Amino acid sequence: MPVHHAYIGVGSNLGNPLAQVGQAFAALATIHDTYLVNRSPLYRSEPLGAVSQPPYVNAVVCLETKQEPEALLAELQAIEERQGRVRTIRWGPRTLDLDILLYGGLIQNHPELVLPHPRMHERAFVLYPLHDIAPKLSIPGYGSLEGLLKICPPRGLERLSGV
Ligand code: ROI
Repeated sequence: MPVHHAYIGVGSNLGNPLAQVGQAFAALATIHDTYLVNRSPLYRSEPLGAVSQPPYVNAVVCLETKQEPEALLAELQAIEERQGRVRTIRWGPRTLDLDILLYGGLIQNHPELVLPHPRMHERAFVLYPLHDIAPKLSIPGYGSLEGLLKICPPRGLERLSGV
């Protein structure tokens, strides 16, 4: 089975977000046929979305995985559910959100999983932590991460020290 690099966006703004994100790192490291290569520092970020909600803790994780994208997505959803995620309003608050940002260089437009993640290229809370762990990365269809950072100011984003 070939090995792929997958980058996962991690976000939480309910139920002790720092603890949720720490628990998510531990859970990601236990996925079958998957190795947690690296994780970014944690960031505090202003919420993006329609409803008023608490600030988020965000990070990005790099996995090496033999799982297919859809199987990996199912693993991530199981972790979200174990950590108490209730799917309510779109773009509302959540205890844990795990998004597949990139799966190798794969571009796909399946209704259940669009890759690269369709909004990652414009989100500071994704691009900055991603840059911390993969500065030379290119986003298929969007160009270099360096180039995207130049047009995406780190507004409302604060790197948390000591975590
Ligand atoms: N806003 C921030 N800052 N961080 C997130 O992870 C996040 N996730 C979301 C929405 C509701 C769009 N807003 C977010 O899903």
